[in-house]
Amino acid sequence: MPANLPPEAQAKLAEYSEARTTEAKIKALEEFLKVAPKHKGAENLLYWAKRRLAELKEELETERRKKKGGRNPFVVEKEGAAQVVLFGIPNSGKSSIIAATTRAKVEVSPRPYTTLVPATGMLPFEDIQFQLVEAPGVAPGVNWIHRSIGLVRNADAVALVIDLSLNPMKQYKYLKELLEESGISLKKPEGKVEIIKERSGGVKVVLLGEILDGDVDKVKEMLRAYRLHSATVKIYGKVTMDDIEKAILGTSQYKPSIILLNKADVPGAKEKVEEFLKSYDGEAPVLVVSAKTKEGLDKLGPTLFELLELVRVYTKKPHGDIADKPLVLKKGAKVRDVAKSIHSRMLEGFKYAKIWGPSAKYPGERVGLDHEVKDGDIIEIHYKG
Ligand SMILES: Nc1nc2c(ncn2[C@@H]2O[C@H](COP(=O)(O)OP(=O)(O)O)[C@@H](O)[C@H]2O)c(=O)[nH]1
Ligand SMILES: [Mg+2]
Repeated sequence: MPANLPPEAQAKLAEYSEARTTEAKIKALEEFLKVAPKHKGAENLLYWAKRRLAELKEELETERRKKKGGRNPFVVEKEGAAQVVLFGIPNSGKSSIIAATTRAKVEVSPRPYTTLVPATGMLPFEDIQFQLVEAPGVAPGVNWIHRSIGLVRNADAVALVIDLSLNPMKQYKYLKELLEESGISLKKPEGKVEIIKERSGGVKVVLLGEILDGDVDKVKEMLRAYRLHSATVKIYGKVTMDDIEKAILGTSQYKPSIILLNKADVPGAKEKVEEFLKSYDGEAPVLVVSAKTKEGLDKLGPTLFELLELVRVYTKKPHGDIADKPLVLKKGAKVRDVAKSIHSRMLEGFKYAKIWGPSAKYPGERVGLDHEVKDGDIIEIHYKG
């Protein structure tokens, strides 16, 4: 809690919030980290400061490159249905997996640290594609770890690439901890905290779920301690006070993940997989693969599709042909989201939609904006244009 921060740490935080330039913000946060307390109660704040510092450094780098007329190679623009970052130690086979599953020409090398600029490739799955992005290999002591983590933060999902010629559990724990330290959680949260900052009106708490170790007054007290005087806090499902603090600081983000145990072809791999699965307690799906023999890699596309909870809908104009490329939306999407993703005019002038496929009661059913679409639906939107 910021309330029991020593005065010099408070002062540095104030300096940070008043700083105008990226350089000044970086300086204030670095000084804050030097004087901040290291006890359990300040953990979330420390994570926040570290993460913010890494982001600011990355912003500074982007600003510098822009001035020189270039762009930051560590920001990879999204393409395809979703962006999936391959995250692992050097030499775990990230480049090899991209080379084995996409048409991209990537450099595979037995020398570590080959990939300092992210390699990318498009993985086809049925009629869509996933963008695979290789994050520079992470290991204790390498100094671009925050860049690799930044790539994970901006992606739709992360694949932990683990080398079966080494100790898989040790790598898994290391990778998971690196991400957790940066506020990226691989576990789907049971509840959700949403904080909407307002200009005035005080703090309102909308309790649509349950606070396991506190109550509405405690939430208000915590917001005051963080100097949030006007905000609406919405709580869904089961949450803890720690979750609420993380939401205030923006330090916790759930990232869907899969685990790729790579190099399944090496001697002893089978025993290591068994060993790993015995003590693995995560929720992420585990695929045993080999970039060398391509074993198991055919499951990558379908597993990602399932993990990302996507639906594909095919649009059609009245009396026209069905689009051969689908729109890709999140599971739970409604006709409203389909219309919005095509054109705002379609939503504003919406009259009705006709649906064929899995979500239709009968072919050509007429539905409204609140109708939930399903994977494989064909949709025809009628609107006043
Ligand atoms: N036996 C075996 N070797 C692999 C496999 N995948 C990658 N390698 C080797 O591991 C080394 C590092 O691969 P690379 O893809 O460059 O790793 P990265 O640093 O994670 O991108 C290279 O010598 C690859 O040939 C695999 O599935 N089986
Ligand atoms: Mg590589």
